[in-house]
Amino acid sequence: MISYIGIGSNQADPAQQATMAIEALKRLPNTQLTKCASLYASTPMGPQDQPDYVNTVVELDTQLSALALLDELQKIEFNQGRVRKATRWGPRTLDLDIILYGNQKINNTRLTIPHYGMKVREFVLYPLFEIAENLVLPDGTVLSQLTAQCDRNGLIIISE
Ligand code: A4P
Ligand code: MG
Repeated sequence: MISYIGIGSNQADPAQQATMAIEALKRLPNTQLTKCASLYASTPMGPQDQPDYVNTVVELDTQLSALALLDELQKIEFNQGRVRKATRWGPRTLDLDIILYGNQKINNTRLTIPHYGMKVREFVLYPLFEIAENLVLPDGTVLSQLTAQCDRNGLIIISE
């Protein structure tokens, strides 16, 4: 199954966090990392009094079920310092989201796939387009059209 994973960080050296996450994803069982977009710097969505984010998207070819993949992603998040902070709701060191899992639509207590925000988030659409320019979403939406309609909002490539 081809799956796309969104990676985001805005704490504790975000570019390093993203790079470490990519290395961890390469080591997932029964899974190959097949494509990796550039690292992007992005303006925070939501509260503005937080640092800029580093975001990217990778493509996995995996035999894991969607739930097993989520478990693995949450282990990686945990390993990379989901440390409890004094501030609740504070930004986090690493966020791994399943953007797409093949052509499947999944809705259960633990998973919503496609990811609910993917169609409007520049920091998902542009990296995804970089590695999957001909992609069509499960509902028939064409990725290139979503990307063309989405403001970059200051999104820039920081490392290829
Ligand atoms: N969950 C449901 N669907 C999925 C999915 N497709 N992939 C559930 C992964 N998880 C999924 O996740 C909470 C629960 O969502 C999980 O236990 C899982 O069962 P979480 O990572 O603890 O929560 P979260 O990520 O804080 O919530 P959410 O709503 O995903 O946060 P957002 O909306 O992703 O916001 N600005 C920029 N520029 N770049 C960013 O990456 N990220 C956020 C976080 C805010 N602003 C940002 C960025
Ligand atoms: Mg998340």
